[in-house]
Amino acid sequence: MLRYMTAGESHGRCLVAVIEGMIAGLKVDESFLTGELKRRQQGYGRGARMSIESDRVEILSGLRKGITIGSPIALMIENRDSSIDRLPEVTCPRPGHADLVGSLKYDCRDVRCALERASARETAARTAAGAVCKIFLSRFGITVASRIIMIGGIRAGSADSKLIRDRIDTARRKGDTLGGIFEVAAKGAPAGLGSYSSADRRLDGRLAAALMSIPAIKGVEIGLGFGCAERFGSDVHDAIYFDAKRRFFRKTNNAGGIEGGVSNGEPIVARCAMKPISTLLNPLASVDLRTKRPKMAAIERSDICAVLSAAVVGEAAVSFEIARAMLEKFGGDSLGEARRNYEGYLKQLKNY
Ligand code: EPS
Repeated sequence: MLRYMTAGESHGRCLVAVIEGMIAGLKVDESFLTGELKRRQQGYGRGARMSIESDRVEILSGLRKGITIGSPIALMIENRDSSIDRLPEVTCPRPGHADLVGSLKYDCRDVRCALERASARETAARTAAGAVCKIFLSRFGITVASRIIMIGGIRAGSADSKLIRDRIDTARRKGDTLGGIFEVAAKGAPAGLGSYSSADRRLDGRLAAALMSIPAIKGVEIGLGFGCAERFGSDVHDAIYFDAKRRFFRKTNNAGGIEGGVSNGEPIVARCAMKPISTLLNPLASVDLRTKRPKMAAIERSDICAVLSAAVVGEAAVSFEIARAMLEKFGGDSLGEARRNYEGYLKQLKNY
């Protein structure tokens, strides 16, 4: 079973991801992983931290001569800002962040103990782990990409990028923040990933959980998603066609490539709604944890808008879940074994 875990605080020494269950024989290019981190750092509206950091992945284990050997893969990203022990205490929680719930839950009066791990900085490690999965998927002709659908109420698309920038500038001037919607699509995945046999095997459920766990994500939809609710069934379900070359195919993809929790061979498409970042330079009302008196929420250096970065993290989340489903179906301990199983299955589909 493919799994991963991350560790590290926003201003600790480094972030770490450990991936276990990746097959042997996969060439992993460190510069590709670092390239994905660079993509995560970009976007109009990112804060000062991104000009301090220059995120780079160091592969600590799991490879010999650049190729996986089946052992756990440890990835490390050093923090340039590693001031965790020097940073002042925070006693006034930010509405929307994990500050208050984290302080209550872990019984720590210094909110910094909660915010250090709850920070979206952790997504750098997830992006690195997802990038390894992206490499794995590429060996099976599967690509994962994202695009912005909307930022702060303005839909992306032709000639709208200036409008979006203006909206982010307005938020900046007001000491405010903005969220938005992004889409992640995986192309080339075969029919048959995931299963309806049990709740935790459903691919849509797994993708939704992986995407919803990205900080600031408040909504996930697959395919037409919430749009399904207002249409007749005949306008929602994707009619089935067949031709000798393409085999079974669809002319629409409202299902987002998943029916009954199983991939159907069409692109797998998920959309995420991201709330505005909760650190406001013009803060909301809060309460000082020491005095229990009203006080404005803490002001931390922050981003105005990080939807573009979240989309890159979304790609990583989807890449991991599809890689996991691929390995469940095709198994194997090496790339050769997984490929043999995969090709045998493709033959089975062709002969259906
Ligand atoms: C982030 C690093 C953080 C924030 C951001 C994401 O750096 P710092 O807290 O030092 O400014 O820029 O995190 C949040 C906005 C948040 O609310 O957690 C990163 O590397 O993506």
